[in-house]
Amino acid sequence: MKSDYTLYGWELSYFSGKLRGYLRYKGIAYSEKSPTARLLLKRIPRETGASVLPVLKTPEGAWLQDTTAIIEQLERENPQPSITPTRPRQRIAAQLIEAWADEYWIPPAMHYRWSFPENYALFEQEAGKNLLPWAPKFLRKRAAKKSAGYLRGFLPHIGVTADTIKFIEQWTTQVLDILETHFTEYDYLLGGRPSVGDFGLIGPLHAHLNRDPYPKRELMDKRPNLQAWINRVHNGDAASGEWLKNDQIAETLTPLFEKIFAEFLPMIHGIVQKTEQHTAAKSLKPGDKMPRSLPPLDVPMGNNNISRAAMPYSVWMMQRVKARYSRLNKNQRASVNHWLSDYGQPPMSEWNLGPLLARRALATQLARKQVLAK
Ligand SMILES: N[C@@H](CCC(=O)N[C@@H](CS)C(=O)NCC(=O)O)C(=O)O
Repeated sequence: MKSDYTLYGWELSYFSGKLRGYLRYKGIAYSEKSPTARLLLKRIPRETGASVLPVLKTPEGAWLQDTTAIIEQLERENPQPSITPTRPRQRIAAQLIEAWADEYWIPPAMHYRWSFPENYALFEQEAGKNLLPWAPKFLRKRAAKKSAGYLRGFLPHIGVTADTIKFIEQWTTQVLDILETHFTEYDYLLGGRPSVGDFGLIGPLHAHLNRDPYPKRELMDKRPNLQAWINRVHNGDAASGEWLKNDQIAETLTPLFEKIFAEFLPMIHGIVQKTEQHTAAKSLKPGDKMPRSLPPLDVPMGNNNISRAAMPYSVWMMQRVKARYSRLNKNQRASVNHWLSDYGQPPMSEWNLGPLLARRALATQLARKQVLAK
């Protein structure tokens, strides 16, 4: 008999929540294991190329990494219930939200975990137990502190500094208010049924904002409809209805897309520029590796900017959105473009996303063939 999938994830982890909610919703049989230090530092890098969570081991023994790629593969193998809307605007909107949630949300999530010492006990306890399950308490604590120190060390590189915290907090409360209003009326982002956007967006919202004590109390407990949605998506509850009729996107999401187009898209275009500069400066050829991060860029956040490392991986996420757009038929593309024009955006075919990238664990390389990725 084939064994089930094994999800190697932590409850504390951003991307583990995305995949866990998805597996539950799809009814895919899996068991979850919390990777130990040994697994994280030895086996997982050997199998996937990075020390990373989550990882999914298939019944055939393959080790899959990257939630976006995993979900895409599992959707092909288990098409029902599909999380890809059939209509074009909703389809592209869902994937845009996934990319935004995965990439743009990292600074707020990290800030709300690591700027508040009140959260540390939970991390130390869970991470310590996960890393060294057989070790005495003091060793667990030491290991967890080391890993916390390593993660906290990223804050300035992703734009979380004493000067930007105020902007990040303003931005977060504004976005959470938009979502609270939306989920007062709808069960999911696109109506009565979850799409890939819902699973993406619980990444930052489940583990960091709805479990760590400070943000849970100060942000989430005060927004019960948003909190109920997080729990619904993370539990993998069955859909309560359908995606909105006639390819509609609820008006309550208009302010969210305004932000995505005014903040996230400029971040992507800025990284594209850096990717092109790096490619030219190093005379990179197809197949050559891109650094995981390039020098920082200013990223709009509300009326301010934060300076973040430029990660070409974020561009890879967006190239996938464009690839999906390219596979739509002419009328469908026109409909998406019409929706984009409401936000002052040019047709997606005109978006310059730089040289095509292929994913390489947590980083990227120049794709071997510079034709639009499938
Ligand atoms: N894009 C990847 C991101 C995975 C990721 O960043 N995982 C975090 C934990 S939630 C991690 O292990 N990071 C290690 C690192 O960034 O070096 C995915 O979707 O799976």
